[in-house]
Amino acid sequence: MQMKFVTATIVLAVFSTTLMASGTHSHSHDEAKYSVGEPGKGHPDRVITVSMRDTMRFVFDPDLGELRHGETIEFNVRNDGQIQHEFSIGNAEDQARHAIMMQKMPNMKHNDPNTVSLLPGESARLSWKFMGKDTVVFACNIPGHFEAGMKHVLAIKGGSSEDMAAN
Ligand SMILES: [Cu+2]
Repeated sequence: MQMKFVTATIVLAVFSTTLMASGTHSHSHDEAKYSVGEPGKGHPDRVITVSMRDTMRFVFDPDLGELRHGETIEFNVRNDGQIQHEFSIGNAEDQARHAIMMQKMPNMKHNDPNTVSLLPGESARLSWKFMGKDTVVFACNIPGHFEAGMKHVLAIKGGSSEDMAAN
């Protein structure tokens, strides 16, 4: 009797997860692979504090400088503003897709391996291993913020081709 109940619960859980996944097609949750690396594991090569401000800027401390292929950076992200902000890591396509989704659901709050949404005063840690040839776009996709300059664009050194612009 007890076993039957447990089995039924698991089946239901799997079923509803499948439903959710198929229902959100363009959503980054579905993608097993990321464009500019993967979630960081273990000890980071660098630790950077990111202050998110209502002036629509990310302030990196120490300065982010260059990204090197294969390095893991732990970001300690803090919302120092009075409104919600987001810190998302991806390539230009990821951020464009994400922005469209955020237009539809402006109050959506993410906590994905590559994205954190924070209310005023909140903070979160995000560790990322940078890899590949794509130019990295750090973005806040709260509607209007990216357009107002809440982004930071960097090439990955060693993983990018020479002709790839840094900005
Ligand atoms: Cu923002």
